[in-house]
Amino acid sequence: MKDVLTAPFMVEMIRTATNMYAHGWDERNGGNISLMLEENEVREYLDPEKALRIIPTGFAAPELEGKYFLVTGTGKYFKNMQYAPEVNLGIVRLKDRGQQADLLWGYADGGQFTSEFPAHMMSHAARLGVNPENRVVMHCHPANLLAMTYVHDLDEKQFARTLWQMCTECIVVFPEGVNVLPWMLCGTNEIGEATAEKMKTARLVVWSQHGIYGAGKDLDETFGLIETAEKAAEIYMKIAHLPRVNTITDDQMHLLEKRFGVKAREGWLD
Ligand code: 2HA
Ligand code: ZN
Repeated sequence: MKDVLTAPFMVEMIRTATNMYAHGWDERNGGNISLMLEENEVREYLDPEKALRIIPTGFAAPELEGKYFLVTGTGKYFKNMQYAPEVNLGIVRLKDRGQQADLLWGYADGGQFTSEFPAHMMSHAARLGVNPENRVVMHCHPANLLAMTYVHDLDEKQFARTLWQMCTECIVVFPEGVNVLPWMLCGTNEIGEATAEKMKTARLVVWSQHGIYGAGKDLDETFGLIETAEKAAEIYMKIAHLPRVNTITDDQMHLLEKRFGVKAREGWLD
């Protein structure tokens, strides 16, 4: 059996978390990532029949029974992931309709998966329903997106349109826009269910006054989605207090749709 620390999925996960920390999106223990793995991929490194322990999840997700995930640990710092992956990360397989997880590797100090595990797993189930290729759910606290939720209307059509107007390529990167949840208590099944519902229509879900969730087919795509939305929010926060002399018009957005073969969320452009 090969060393799991050399697995491409592990290397990519650690690089991504390290990069997110470097972007300032994951202060202290902020943020969490879950990456769905294929069974054949896991079997190269681990024996799925050898569970180290069983961790209850506190929810049911029958669609995900038998699925494998590499997940960041609760209370763990992204800053430290590269130095102690086995403590800061775990590989689990869901069983019993998703109500329990076999720990196959990691959480070596006796820990467990992120407190946002419900939001992650429910979002995976929701995104797989839309796109069977989805593999990643990522949560973090980028400063400008957060700041924007204090000063901008939280109506998701208005919020997304403002982001689209801030950089020409936004509508190309996330034509479905972003969905927005009001402030809710984090770490609960309720915010998990609300996030998953929003994930049915967009890969980005803003948690007001908290952060953002992204989903995608791989770590690069998901990181890139959040990076693009955060760049747009940064520009908004630079100009929001100044008179707006120019903008990207809806007609120009329609030109971008044609040029790049994307379609903005139905009814969100005039
Ligand atoms: O502590 O970001 O939302 C990790 C979080 C909780
Ligand atoms: Zn958070």
